Amino acid sequence: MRIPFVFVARSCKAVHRLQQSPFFSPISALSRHQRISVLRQTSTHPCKDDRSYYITTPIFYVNASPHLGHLYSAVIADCFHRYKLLQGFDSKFATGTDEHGLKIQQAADTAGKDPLTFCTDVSERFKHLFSRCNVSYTDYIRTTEQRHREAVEHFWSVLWNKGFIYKGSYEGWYSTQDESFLTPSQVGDALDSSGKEIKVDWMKEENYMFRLSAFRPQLLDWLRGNPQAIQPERFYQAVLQWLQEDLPDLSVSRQRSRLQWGIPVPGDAEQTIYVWLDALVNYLTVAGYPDKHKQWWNVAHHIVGKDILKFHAIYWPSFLLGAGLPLPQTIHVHSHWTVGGKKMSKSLGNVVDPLERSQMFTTDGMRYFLLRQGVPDSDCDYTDDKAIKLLNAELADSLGGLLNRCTAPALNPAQVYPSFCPQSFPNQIGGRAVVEDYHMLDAVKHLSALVEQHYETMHVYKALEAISACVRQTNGFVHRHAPWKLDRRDSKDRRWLDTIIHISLECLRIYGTLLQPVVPEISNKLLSRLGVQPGERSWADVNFLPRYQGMDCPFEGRALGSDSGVLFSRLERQNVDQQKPKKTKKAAKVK
Ligand code: ME8
Repeated sequence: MRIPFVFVARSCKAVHRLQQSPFFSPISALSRHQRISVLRQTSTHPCKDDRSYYITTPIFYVNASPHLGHLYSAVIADCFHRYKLLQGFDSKFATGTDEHGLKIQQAADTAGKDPLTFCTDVSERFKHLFSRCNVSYTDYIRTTEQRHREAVEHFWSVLWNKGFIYKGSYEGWYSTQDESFLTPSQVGDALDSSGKEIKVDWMKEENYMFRLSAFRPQLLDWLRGNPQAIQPERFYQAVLQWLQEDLPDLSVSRQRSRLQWGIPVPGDAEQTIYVWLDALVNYLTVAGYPDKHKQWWNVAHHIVGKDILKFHAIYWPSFLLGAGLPLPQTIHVHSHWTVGGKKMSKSLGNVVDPLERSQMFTTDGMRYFLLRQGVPDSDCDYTDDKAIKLLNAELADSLGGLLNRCTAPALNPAQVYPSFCPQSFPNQIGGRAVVEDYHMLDAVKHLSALVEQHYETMHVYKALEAISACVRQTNGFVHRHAPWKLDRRDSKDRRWLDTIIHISLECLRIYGTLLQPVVPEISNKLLSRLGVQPGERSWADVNFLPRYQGMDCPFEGRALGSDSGVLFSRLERQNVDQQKPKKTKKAAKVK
């Protein structure tokens, strides 16, 4: 089956003629069977390397400094990346900054800086935040880089040559804040997702249009054939719903006289490429487009906030289909952090500074809070209080307390991973273990599979909830048997005491391994304290309590690591109060 666009247009005029040409047959005119066949050619992955994985964040606008919401997207992607590495994947993780467009041009003007200097300054702030928060990206992209310009020019030319771009005129409302064209009903809503009035300008221009309307049937086929393509489900349903509505062609350029800060349209210096087309191509640029993208592009997954779902789930797949490229494997969508019920956003002035907070809570504390509290399906309101309570309860008291108790010299004078005694804890009731202990072993044994399932679907909070529940069970196990009351001089008691500590350390080893994608520093500290070497921390090493199955345990008898420092220090409310940010004027005005 050949794609019907065999006509190669060499100029705008040629494309214009193409619209009237009897050869022009939009994809929507094909039968469903033919469309699915075209889709298979473009969206399946014949050379998919199933040990490769490519994860991206949105690239962030540089009109203002990063806030907690940006860090949230980056930390989710970092968690995926680290998790895939632990599973033995070759993982690529891209983030970066979106530097073109009217909004940036105006912000640079206001700052009295030339646009590139302005972009470089703010882009560096994003980089700095990410490095402070252990966001271990492999690729950082700026849309002002030459490699990106070449990729965009190539991409544009492919769409042009295939007849998907034509010269037309656009008349309608444009929001510079969102760099988006609005439908009349959106203008009527008057408020954007952060509850702020939408400032719109009427725009009437000669420019280039993308034949978006032609792709609706293909988009529907793609989504119906791939119900996991957009997650969580409610966002998948929202996209299907949008596709029931009118899908007009999209203006993909602006007159150069109005927008200079962008990539000129190839062959037409009077027009600048629309910032969203420019920005979306960043994912391909990093993958090595146009020559070397196959390895990564076939395994691409995007993380996006719900505010930019339409751009990623409708425009982007349509551009890709037009260019004959595979579609992303998954678009993982997350909801927003709010403050006092309003979306945290630069324009509302209610942002929480992630650098300041990661100093207060530590980097891992910040990461843990974001991923434990953030729910992809629904918005989450930020308060310092919530963060402090959660971190004290789960990291300092529960996890830290367990490690402390089980490695304390009073209970573990030899400072080793002690031996497991099968007679004290036999496979069937009869030793000194009680029924709750068997339930605990069962829960920890199944924990890695459960956590894996939750990590895969970006429900990191559920993974952390499950780990936290197991940590509580292990603490319950230790309390129940109160090893500090056992007498080391009695051989039976000593074997039982060692068994309690062995099991508890095994549990901690599993928690430390599974937590690595979320809290890499804490996990490292914990695993090092247990004497687990860097080469013994992958997903394949999980293998909980082999002695219970009658197998050898490589850790038994091994010396513990020497760093007995506190895993996570309790946070004091006072310190946080002192550093509370002052309300900005703008934030105070918000209803
Ligand atoms: O939209 N809560 O950039 P942007 C959670 N450049 N996440 C939030 C958030 C909040 N309150 N606020 C922002 C752009 N985010 C375009 C993207 S991609 C080809 C181009 C996160 O700086 C979330 O991921 O406005 C959201 O989608 C993104 O930052 C928007 O960042």
